[in-house]
Amino acid sequence: ATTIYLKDYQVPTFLIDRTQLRFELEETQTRVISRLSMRRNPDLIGNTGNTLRLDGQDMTLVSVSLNGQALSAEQYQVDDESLVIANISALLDQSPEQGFELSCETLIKPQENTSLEGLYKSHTMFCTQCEAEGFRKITYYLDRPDVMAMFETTIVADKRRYPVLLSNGNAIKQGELDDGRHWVTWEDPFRKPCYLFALVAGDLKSIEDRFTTQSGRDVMLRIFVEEKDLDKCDHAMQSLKNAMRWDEQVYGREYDLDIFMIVAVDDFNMGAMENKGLNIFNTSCVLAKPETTTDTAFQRVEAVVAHEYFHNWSGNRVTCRDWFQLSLKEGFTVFRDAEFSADMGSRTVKRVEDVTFLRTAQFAEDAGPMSHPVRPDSYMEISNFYTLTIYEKGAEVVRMIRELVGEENFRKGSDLYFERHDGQAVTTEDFVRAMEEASGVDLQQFRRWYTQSGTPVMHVSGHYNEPAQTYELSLSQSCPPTPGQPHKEPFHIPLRMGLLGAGGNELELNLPGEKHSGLTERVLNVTEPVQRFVFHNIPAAPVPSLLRGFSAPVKLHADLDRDQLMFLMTRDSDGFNRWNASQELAVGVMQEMLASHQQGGEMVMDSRLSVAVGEVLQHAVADAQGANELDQAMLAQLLSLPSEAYLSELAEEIDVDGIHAVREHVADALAAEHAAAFAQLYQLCQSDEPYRADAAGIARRSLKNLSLAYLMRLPEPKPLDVCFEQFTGAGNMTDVDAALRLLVNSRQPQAAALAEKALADFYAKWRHESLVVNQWFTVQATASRQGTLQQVKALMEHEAFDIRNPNKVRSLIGAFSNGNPVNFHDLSGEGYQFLAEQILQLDGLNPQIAARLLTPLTRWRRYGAQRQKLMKAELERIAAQADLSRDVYEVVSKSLS
Ligand code: BAL
Ligand code: ZN
Repeated sequence: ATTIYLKDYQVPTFLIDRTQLRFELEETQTRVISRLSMRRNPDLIGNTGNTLRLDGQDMTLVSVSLNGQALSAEQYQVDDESLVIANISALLDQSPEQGFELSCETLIKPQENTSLEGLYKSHTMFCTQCEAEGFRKITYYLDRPDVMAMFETTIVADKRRYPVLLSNGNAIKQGELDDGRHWVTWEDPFRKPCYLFALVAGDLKSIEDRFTTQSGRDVMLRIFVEEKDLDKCDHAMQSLKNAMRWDEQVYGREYDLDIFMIVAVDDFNMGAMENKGLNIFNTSCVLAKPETTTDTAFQRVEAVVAHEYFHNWSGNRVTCRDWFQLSLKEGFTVFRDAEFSADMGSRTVKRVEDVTFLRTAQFAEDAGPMSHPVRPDSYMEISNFYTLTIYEKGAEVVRMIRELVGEENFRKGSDLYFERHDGQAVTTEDFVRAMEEASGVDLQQFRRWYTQSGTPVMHVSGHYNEPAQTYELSLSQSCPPTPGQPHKEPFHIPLRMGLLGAGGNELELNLPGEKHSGLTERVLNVTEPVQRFVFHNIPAAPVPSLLRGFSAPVKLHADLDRDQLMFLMTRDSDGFNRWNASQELAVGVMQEMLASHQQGGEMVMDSRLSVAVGEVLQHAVADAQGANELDQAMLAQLLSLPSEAYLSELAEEIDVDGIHAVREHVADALAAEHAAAFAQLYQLCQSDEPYRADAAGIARRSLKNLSLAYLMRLPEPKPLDVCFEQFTGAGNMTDVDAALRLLVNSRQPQAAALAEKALADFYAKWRHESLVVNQWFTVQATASRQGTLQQVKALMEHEAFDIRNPNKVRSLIGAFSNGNPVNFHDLSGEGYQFLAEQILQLDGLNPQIAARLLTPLTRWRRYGAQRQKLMKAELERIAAQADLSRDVYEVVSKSLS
């Protein structure tokens, strides 16, 4: 496979101004007729380009014509990836700059397209996924984001089977043919790259609503689903309206077409896609109702609906010049949706969730063989670069810009960016420049965040000088080598911080030369490998509160002892740092226990962890009695132990079984010591009110189910009964799912029979709800008990499993290999072998999904010798397979190199 480099980027030789498409959808094939109004690019100085090369894959070319004249077979060449007209000037009466019309007729087979890129069928409906390079499976085209055209699309299909025919923009004409077919023509008035093209045809039903924009324009909103799902669209519709209003209020961005459509599709590689005016969604990111959907899934629907909507400006109106710039739209849009969710629910909890995810999964990616900068320099297969680094770290980079320029300047910068680049395909550099110009803040060094990969490590130590009444923070930063980048230059790191006095009061922060800054919180500009900050007039030794709100995606090592962490847990004015202190306390205690366990010693838990948990619990009980529900989400976070995945990420060498044993031990001990408080809290969090997916309800349920989880650790029968009762009696999926998981994972001897019954009842009840069945797969795939792999293998044969459906693959195979460390990493090596077999099978069907499943194997160097050997052997087995997709080849070869 060849590598594509950013340094080789060239502006397009030819442009497409207008794209007319006609689709004739049939049961065995689809005929696509394109008419492209093209011209040689005049913006390219001295452009004498005479070879027109169009991308195209997996299609049969019927005919090509130029300005209405059919070309003969000698006048063009076709291979597996392209259509080339070598000497276009010779075929034209006038210069290519004057423009010409190229028309192609091609045949494609959506019914056989299992890659779910291009045009394909999901159940009975036709749909498309073109980002990044799927359009080339639809017709021959300049499939690159810097070629932007106006699209007019006509869809012709059998009216009975496909009553609904959709594409981007507005429907402008429609009619019927004599043979039972009908047609609709759609016109999109905005220029766009082909990756934003969409088509849907099917027997769909819709819910409708309206939105009036801030300037008074009336927009029709429609969500299309299969009829059986009509009762699950309300939450997405409400989320959409909230997102539209929020983007007006926070960014001044208004919607620009008369209609906005969302379509739910069950077979989908990603979460959703922001096609202009016609978003296509994975059912898992749009459908929701209390009986079938957990709180987490409700929140995901809200976030993804908003994310795709926000792309209308950050992605569609202003798009990417090339795919190296992917984070331009993804990082910015993730940042936007995170802020939206923060405004809709609990801001601190949202931040805690995002940082937990980043530190667990993105940091691991940054430390592995696929590590790449937010703006990569090269790739083999762009589909492999829809990563946590591009999305999540990309969002952190935008957040840091806001830290550095301030909120007001950030808004000025985004206004400038949108105005200056509306209708253009641009780069991350254009974004940074707009921020820089609007704020006057120098972001030169900051740009390294886009070009250097890896997670910076920052050490901070504090020193109080009593006679001088000064407090000195000494900082050092470094970044470990990553593939292709042995040496790193220092980053510009915004360090938001404060200093707490003995009573928990915030001290005024005066740097040299300042008398009374009036500031109790500052953002320090850390730019040097080693740097010092001295604060004056500090009356007594303070406790520093560093990296507030997680102001930069770094690994921070501060020399705080456990008493200081406990102090921050209760006193810090920054909610994120209160939680972070609780995590650090737990991590430190568990690491200490693990070290002892590894040396054959006993696991003795520092009692301070239990004291801290006890204090939070007291607060939680008092809170629940006073029904201060909003705070409950934060309390649930404070009571959650760091995950095995996070502890693994922090480890030098990952001791899978040791980490599991320690975490279980600590959780058991906390359950035993605080059983009464957890029982009280569980009762206090019960509610007779109808389910609502609002912040208060979600918080209450999370605290309740966390309490139940601790209670289920007690060696007593009562919690088991309570749990089974919750499973059978709860009217919402959050409580049912939580109870089911706890039953399945209970170590009590009597639990096995109950769990079996619960699983059987659950399936019998929900077998017709595909998304609920996915949860049922996941609960079983993530069970930490022995024999889970055999269960997973049996489920692969279950009537409800379908390897062609990505959601099924993720919920069973993905859940097992990413969410079940003890079983996946079993020293028999059977988990690894199982995964490799599935990847090989999937690679022939859906390379994107196959490549993504590889992630846990790419981490092989992080484990002990025995596991390394077993994991590497499976990677080598995959690498040895002939005809691997480019997707899988890239990940496997980089993992082994
Ligand atoms: N653009 C691909 C899906 C998303 O990030 O919205
Ligand atoms: Zn996106």
